[in-house]
Parts: sequence; structure tokens; C-alpha cells
Amino acid sequence: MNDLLDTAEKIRSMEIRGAALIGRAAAGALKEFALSIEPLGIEEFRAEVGRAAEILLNTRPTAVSLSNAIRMVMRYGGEDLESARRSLAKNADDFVERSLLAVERIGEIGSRRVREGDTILTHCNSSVALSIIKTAFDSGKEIKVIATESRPRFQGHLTIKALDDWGIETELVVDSAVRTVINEVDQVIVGADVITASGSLVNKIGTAAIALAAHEARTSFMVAAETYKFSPETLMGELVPIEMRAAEEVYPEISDLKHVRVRNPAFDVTPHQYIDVICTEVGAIPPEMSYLVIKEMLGWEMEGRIL
Ligand code: RUB
Repeated sequence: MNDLLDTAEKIRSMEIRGAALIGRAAAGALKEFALSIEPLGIEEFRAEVGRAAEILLNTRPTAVSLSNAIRMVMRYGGEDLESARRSLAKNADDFVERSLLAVERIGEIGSRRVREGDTILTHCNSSVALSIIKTAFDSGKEIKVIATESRPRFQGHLTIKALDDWGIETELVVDSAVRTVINEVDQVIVGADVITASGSLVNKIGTAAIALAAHEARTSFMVAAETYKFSPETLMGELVPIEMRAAEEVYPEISDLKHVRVRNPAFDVTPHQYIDVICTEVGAIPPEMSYLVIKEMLGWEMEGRIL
């Protein structure tokens, strides 16, 4: 249990972050937990892994990759303890493999939409958006990237370090400079925490304002999202919970002030009208096709409870 609690704490504190990595880390932690416990029988096994899944689910509320990954892992079969263990471990391995392949495939698909000489603006630190950028660069296209800082956690610093390592020409801007630079940008490429049934995007706070600026400037706006970032719950009418994080992330001395409070939402919602294309591992689709992705790729049974 200690390793699982450790992973849960790393996800909560954002030592492990980014929707794809959160999903893979949760799947891996559940697998290790299932392989390590010594229950008396299959019923006890089910109860223990159920409790472990619940702990992981409660770490961060927004990214649907977490609940979709756990749901896929928890669909294990097996009539007895050892076969249930093996089945769960295989589901976890399959999820991780599927995720890594999807990130690579999206890189290939999305990079075809990047043209020689493009300036790309990206926000936060999305491994999937970066897969597109790196694949385009590696295929020989000369591109430039403008990266936002992404306050308050400065995930933009991770992005510029990766881009620097790959040798990609990059400019760092403060989040509020987006309107100033947007006319130099050929396309915006961002990742996703959630794609809803209507094709709207939930991603790092600030994404919606960037989409508005891009829309006004007629700059194309691309989202990079694996199919497990699509939310079956939204098809059932549920709203995506937006994580509110600690005030101290924004203003560490907040306790010195008596009349001020900080509001620190971690994500915002970009309406589908502002999105030109969503690059998934099954193709580059218009946001209006999100309903079909949920239906075809994730299956109707996704509406069922996870645990
Ligand atoms: C990360 C974030 C990323 C998406 C996609 O937020 O909003 O854009 O998770 O990332 P946080 P990826 O830093 O709060 O986790 O493409 O790597 O899944």
C-alpha cells in the first residue's frame, strides 16, 4: 500500500503531472499493488484493489485520463485470485502501451498539419502537443515555438527545457503577452485534460483566453488528445469538475492579508467553436465528432460506475 499511497501523493502534489502521465502512473500503481497484496481470496482481492483505485481516483478531479485508465484496468476478469491478478496486470500494461503508442501516432498525424516555417504557440506542458512539435521538427521542418509561462505552476519552464534539448528555436512569453504575439503565430497547439461530448476542451487555465485571441486573429487552434481524454461522463450530462488549487500557489503570503482571497482554478473550458481540429490517434477530427469517439472508442459501457 505504501507505494500506491506514494504515487497518489505525487499525483496530488503534481510531482507526477500532465494528463497522459497521470493515467499511466495510476495504471502502473494499481498493477504493482495488485501484484503485491496477499488477500485470502478473490473477494478480498476485489475489495482491496477497489479501495486502492478509489484512493487514486481522488487525487485530482479534472483529468479524465485518470478515471478512464482506472476503469480500463478495473475491467479485469478471472475466476480465482491468481487469474484476476494476472488479468488486472495485463489491463494495466495494455493501457500504458496504448497510451505511449497514441502519443507517438498523434505526433505523426498532427505533424502533417505543421508547415515549413510555422510559428507555433503552446501553453502549459503537454507531452502530446510536444510530440507533434518534435515530430514536425525531426521531419526536417524549420519551425519556431512560442511558449507561455503558464502561471502559477510555470509548466512552461518544463516545455522550454524540452524544446531547448531538442534544439528547437523557442521564445518564452508571460501568459498575458498572448494577444501581443498572436498575429505572429501560424497555429496554436495545446494538449487536453478532457474533451467533452460536445467537443469542448478542458485544459490548463488560460487556454480559453488563448483560443479567443486565436479566433479573433484567425489563427488555427489545434488540440492534441488521445481517445482516453474524451469523457463518457459528459455524454451522460455530467459537468467536468474544475480543480481548485491552493491559494499559496498564486500568492504564498496570502495568510498575511485579511481582506483578500485567491481564486486558483487549475483548468478552464474552451468552447468547441474555437477549435479547428482535434488530433487523436485515430485521426484528425473536427470537435463535433467527439460524440462518435466516445461511442465508438470508449464504448457505451463506459457510462457504468468505475468501482
Ligand atoms: C497539465 C495540462 C496539460 C494536459 C495535457 O495540467 O493542462 O495541457 O494535461 O498534457 P497539470 P499531456 O500540470 O495541472 O497536470 O498531453 O501530457 O497529457
